[in-house]
Amino acid sequence: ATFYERYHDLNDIYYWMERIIQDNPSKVKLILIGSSSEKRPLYVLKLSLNDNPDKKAMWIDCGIHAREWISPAFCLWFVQHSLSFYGQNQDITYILNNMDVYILPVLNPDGYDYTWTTNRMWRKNRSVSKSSGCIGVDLNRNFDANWCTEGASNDPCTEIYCGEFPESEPESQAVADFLRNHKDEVQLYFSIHSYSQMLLFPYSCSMDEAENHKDLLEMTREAAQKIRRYYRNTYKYGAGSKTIYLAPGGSDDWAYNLGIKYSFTFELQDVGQYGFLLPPSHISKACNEALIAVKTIALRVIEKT
Ligand code: 0X9
Ligand code: ZN
Repeated sequence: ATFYERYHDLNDIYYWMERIIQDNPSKVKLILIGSSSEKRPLYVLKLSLNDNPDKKAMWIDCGIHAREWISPAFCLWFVQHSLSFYGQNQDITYILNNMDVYILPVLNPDGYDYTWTTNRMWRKNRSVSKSSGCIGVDLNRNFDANWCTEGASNDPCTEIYCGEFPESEPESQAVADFLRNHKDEVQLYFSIHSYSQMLLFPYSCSMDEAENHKDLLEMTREAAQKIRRYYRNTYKYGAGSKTIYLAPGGSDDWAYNLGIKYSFTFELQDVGQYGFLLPPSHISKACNEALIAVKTIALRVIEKT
């Protein structure tokens, strides 16, 4: 198996990022957007492969939930694919000629490290709650989108704890600050999770329909169809609240309300056989499925704007 067909611990991912920027100094920049509650750096890679001046951008974050290891693996896969196949593969070349890409490979580094050292099934970040002594906020309940309503909990000891207030956590605040500062540039937002094989879009924080629901539905329908055709696998698609469950405070809904009208959460493989413990032998297919979905949607967004 190649480097990209294995899972990597946090230190390996930090080393990988350094190597990527050293090997591709004109194409990839490293941006420090903040630090985690345990003071680990939050690095975003900016891929800029073409110097077309009025380029827009897409954002991809991975690893918001610590135990979803296929998610950081996808961010690495995407970077590798972009750098290797720019100028070779027609779709990625077209996309990168029209968009820069901001990639945050591990949004929740403290939680991710904890899944490697101590508890493989950890989900949240690692901040300590003053009131209860329980640890961790669900970062995908900590954004300012119907924050802490039905589908989240104000009990710090639960897996879906929303935190003390919206953006109380340094990780969610760093992402929100970065996107607020780049909102005119970023047209397309992806947050990568596992598992359950779904392509989701707003809203998840209420039963409301997004203003461009039809567009979002059509884009995810086409992406799911490509996955079925090329990889013989089934992905559900639709608005989050109706497809998975009501879950407020998520990054996708927040980004959408900020004005990023193409905002998606992907749940990668599988549907529960291995769940979060997806074997390394499945990484390549899981990532290629997600990649074809990202490409399909990015091409449609470029076409519309
Ligand atoms: O519950 C979540 O945060 C996501 N599912 S997971 O099993 N990976 O935890 C779904 C997120 C969908 N989007 C929002 N709830 N905003
Ligand atoms: Zn998740």
